Amino acid sequence: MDKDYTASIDSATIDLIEKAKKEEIETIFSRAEEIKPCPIGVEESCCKICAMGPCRLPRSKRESRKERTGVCGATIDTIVARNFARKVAAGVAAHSDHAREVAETFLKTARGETQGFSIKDELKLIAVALDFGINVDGKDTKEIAIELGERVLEEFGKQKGELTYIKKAPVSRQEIWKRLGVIPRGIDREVVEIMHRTHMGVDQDYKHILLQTTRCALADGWGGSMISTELQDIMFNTPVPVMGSINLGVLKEDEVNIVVHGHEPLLPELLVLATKDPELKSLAEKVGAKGINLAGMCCSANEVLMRHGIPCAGNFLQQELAIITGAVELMTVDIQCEMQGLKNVAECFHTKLITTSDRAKIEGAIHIEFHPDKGLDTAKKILRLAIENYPNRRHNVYIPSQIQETVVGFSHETINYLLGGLFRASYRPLNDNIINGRIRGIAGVVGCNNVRTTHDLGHITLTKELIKHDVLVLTTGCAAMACGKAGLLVPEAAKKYAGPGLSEVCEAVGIPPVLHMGACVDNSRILIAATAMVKEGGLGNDISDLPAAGAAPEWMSEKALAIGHYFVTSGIFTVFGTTWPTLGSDKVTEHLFHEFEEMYKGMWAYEPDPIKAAHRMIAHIDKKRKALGIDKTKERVLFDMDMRRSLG
Ligand code: SF4
Ligand code: MSK
Repeated sequence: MDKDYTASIDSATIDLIEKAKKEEIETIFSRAEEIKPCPIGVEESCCKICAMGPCRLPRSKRESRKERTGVCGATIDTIVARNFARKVAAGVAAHSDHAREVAETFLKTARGETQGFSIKDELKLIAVALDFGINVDGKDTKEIAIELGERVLEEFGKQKGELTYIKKAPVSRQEIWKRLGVIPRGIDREVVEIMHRTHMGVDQDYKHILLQTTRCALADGWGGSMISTELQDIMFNTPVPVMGSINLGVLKEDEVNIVVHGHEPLLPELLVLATKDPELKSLAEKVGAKGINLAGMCCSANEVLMRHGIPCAGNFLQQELAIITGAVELMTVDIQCEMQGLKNVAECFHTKLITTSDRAKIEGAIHIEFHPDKGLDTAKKILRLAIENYPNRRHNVYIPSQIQETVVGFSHETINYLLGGLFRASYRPLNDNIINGRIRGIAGVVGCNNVRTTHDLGHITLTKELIKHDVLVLTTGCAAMACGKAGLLVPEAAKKYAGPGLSEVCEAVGIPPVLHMGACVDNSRILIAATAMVKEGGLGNDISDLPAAGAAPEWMSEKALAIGHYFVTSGIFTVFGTTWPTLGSDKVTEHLFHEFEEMYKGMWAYEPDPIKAAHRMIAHIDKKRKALGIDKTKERVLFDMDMRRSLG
């Protein structure tokens, strides 16, 4: 059987897809061949929110009626906008429920009610407490942390007023939001309101539905996700650049392999701690293993990679393949992006699949619930189970050799420090290099893998094209892992792939041309970095003035839509690949792609070709450079004596 080179650009992935085929194990790749996307659903021309439907209204449908409406009269524009709004709400709910879990654990930690957690970054604790208006004078760490935990939890259920972090945005941005009436109140309230307004027979004006969609998305970017990032940094440390390694070759033939998969870094942090337990180490030796090898998958991988240098086994489409190596003793999954197909794959091997969140079970998997008060005990119990499972490995182990070094962990604080130095930490050098044209602009490349496109191809093609044209790329999520596997997250990549200006800056500072900023929730770090650039001066008064753009070339999850929507409505031109969920309605698409520019000075775009997508981003960056009057590259002028004298 020939290898399928269209499935992925990563040879480790291709090898394991082949292994699965030979061993007749079903994976997402084989299922996608059999199940094709529904042509009506793909353009979102279907409503099933009441029992008089589903009402299917594809463009091809020719009826005597002039307008495409459902049985109740709902127009195609209302239907498409409602579907879009619900997807964004689901994405916001996912990020924000993650944030709630983190906030609750943070408060319990502050009160001394957790096992294995502590407040690690006290400087950040004070900074965040001040953001929340807490008076820190004369208070100790515990008092400040308790007050902060209580204040943060109020953000979820707030009924009136504004989310606290809205004030972190540039003033001109806040004014746009105020004018449009889209400043979020409480996080939960905005999600509930979308569910209400998109119920049968409520909000039936697509523009009005999309205003609430914006308010809800902003409650994620400047609410839930930002809260997660900040509290995780306080509890687990703000990331600084660390070396790591990535791809399925990080699994070890002669060690106990445990893969942590999902999104909340709570249990993974304690698993890292538990691997150092001497009793567990000697148990591993006793069963014949040379050690305990913890590896990450998806965004859990990003979290432990950037804080501890724990190796990353891969991104979304590689989760089943990790088990298909036959070398994984145990995989833990908590929330989000964990395929139910993992259970069938695990059953073909000795792998134990463990669900750990009280919100997510998988039928047939072992459930060991994580609670922070007994967190370390749970982590040790899980490790013990993995070690005891090592002798049960069957003979068909194959670990690909592909492994790539990476440098990760570029938080906003780190960029500030790396560029400006410890005593004058600032974005000045970055802004200056944008103004003088060495760096053309900034791009956020984020998001998932999608089995409907070649794995990692969109991320890598788009990112390489951007850096070739001197655009500095900030990346998170599965896009970041794709960049890591392709060798773009090391300083040497600058010389190899970046344009001359970007390469010069990267070499001078010692950074890669693509900066790994973390997991999905850490897209909030990109908002903070963009805001810091505005506040530094010289690049306009608002995020929308920056020569910047965003992209998610291989998106698939509802969270990606939530992220994209808060990027756009924060003023960033954002291009999605793969597919676009409003194609059923010209009016809704026109509103998001064009009228949004008038409203938010940022707009959506859809372009499945990654080279074309990169050039749309570059064109937008150039448009912004022109508006700022920095579109002419400044030649370096050698001053002769007369010219020097004329300077006075
Ligand atoms: Fe059809 Fe209207 Fe019911 Fe939607 S709400 S399923 S369009 S009848
Ligand atoms: S894990 S949301 S596939 S980036 Fe955050 Fe990757 Fe997308 Fe999940």
